Amino acid sequence: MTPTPMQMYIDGRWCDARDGATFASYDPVTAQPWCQFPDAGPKDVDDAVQSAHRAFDSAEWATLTATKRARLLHRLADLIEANTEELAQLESRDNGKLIRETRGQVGYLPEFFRYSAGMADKVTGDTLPLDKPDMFGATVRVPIGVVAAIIPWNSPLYLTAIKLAPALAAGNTMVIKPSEHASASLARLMTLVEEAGFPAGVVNLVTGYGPSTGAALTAHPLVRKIAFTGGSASARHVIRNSAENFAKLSLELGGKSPNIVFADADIDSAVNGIVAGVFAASGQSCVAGSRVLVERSVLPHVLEKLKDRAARIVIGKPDDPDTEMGPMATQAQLELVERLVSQAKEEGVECIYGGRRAEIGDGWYFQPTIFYSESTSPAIVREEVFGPVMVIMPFDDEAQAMTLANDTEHGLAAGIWTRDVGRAHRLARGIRAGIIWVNTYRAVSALAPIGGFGASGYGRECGPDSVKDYTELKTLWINLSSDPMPDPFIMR
Ligand code: TXE
Repeated sequence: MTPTPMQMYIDGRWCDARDGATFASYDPVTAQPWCQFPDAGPKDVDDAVQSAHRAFDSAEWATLTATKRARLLHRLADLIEANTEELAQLESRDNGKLIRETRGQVGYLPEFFRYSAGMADKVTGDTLPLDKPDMFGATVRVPIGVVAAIIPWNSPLYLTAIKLAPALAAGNTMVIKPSEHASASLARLMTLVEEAGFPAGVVNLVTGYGPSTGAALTAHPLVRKIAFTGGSASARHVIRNSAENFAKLSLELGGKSPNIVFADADIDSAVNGIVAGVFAASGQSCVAGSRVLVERSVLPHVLEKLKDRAARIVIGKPDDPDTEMGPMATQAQLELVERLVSQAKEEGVECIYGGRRAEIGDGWYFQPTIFYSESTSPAIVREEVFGPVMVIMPFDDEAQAMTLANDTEHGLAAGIWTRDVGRAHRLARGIRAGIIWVNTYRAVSALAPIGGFGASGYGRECGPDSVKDYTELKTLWINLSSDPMPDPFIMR
């Protein structure tokens, strides 16, 4: 089958790379190329950034009131809603995520745009009760400029929406670079951006590889903010690139999140939460609860239930509504999971379930896998796998649970399963992570901030500050006195 050719969206026009270069995107079920994208070089990236820069300063966008920007965002939300099924199918085909999950994710997507639209005309500064009687002081929030959004392959539409919606609400313009492994749903989103009526250049899409296209974008001197979601190795490059131009940064880099089960928890519910934490989306989720800490007294019971549930997981094609676990999105990710699992076995970590590829046609499938470890040193306990692999570790009391939970360089999320409200609060307070779920896991909302501590990155997305985070603050001083300016050699 010839891969379907797709285009980039730059300056309100659909285009190929200037030099005609292309790359293929693979279907994780067949391991065959299914669509083809322009491979943007530095000139294409420059075209996109220059276009976003012109649009930022253009009367058409810069003088559009916040209320009118909100109207555009509402229109985009309605268009996404009207095209949910097509967007969900595209994304599922491209990255192998279950259609039942992408339908839910895309179904919720309009809420990110509506939430930011609601805030667009409520971005206010403060008047400052200055300690200088002759002065009036105030702060004003203004948009930053061109924002580069670097998107990974696991949830392209969702991870773009949480950047694009607040950035546009605040009056910025954007250049989006999807992952080279999953660009199709974002190309379709651009047709909706166009249909919604955003002026040319306000939103642009460039496709290509990270080290070339991504690097050219994040190093571009006209980019004023970079919103990045992805792996820590790429993040380090992006930080270095941003340093040249002092671009602002927000980084969401995944983690090694603990999911902690106490003996007093509703065990059936906790087991569902553990499965949701690490087997849903085949573990390719930044918040994957890949370290499962279980109070020793209920360990045999939890293990038995987990093994039983893992054995019943339906592995198969993402578009089959009965499928519970689909393939890994890329061959490289499958090989990475395989390597980390083999290394754990070589290090003597006990594999109590799964541990190898699931042979289904040519697809990139891996079995749900459960390790058991009392030691915190093996790599499988410390490194993000980004696959359907959990490590179960026992603990004897609350203090040990807290110590184990915090024994990581990451800090994105944590789950706590207990009926003891005091204990839930103590752990929620003590665990160093950006998201704490009590008796639930993997819940998201446009209203709730996402982001991490430590190696999980910095900055937050979603929630009440999301639009503000796409603004710069100006401080305004007005001298109310009619007296001449006093001694110029002292600070006022
Ligand atoms: O991500 P990359 P990869 C983790 C997960 C996974 C690992 C690597 O552990 O195994 O990262 O995955 C762009 N300058 N997460 O290699 O490369 C790239 O093109 C600018 C966690 O697929 O970080 C893509 O658009 N951009 C995660 C984006 O960065 C660069 C989601 C992310 O890809 C670049 C995915 C560069 N030098 C993987 N290099 C999460 N937090 O949810 C790459 N990119």
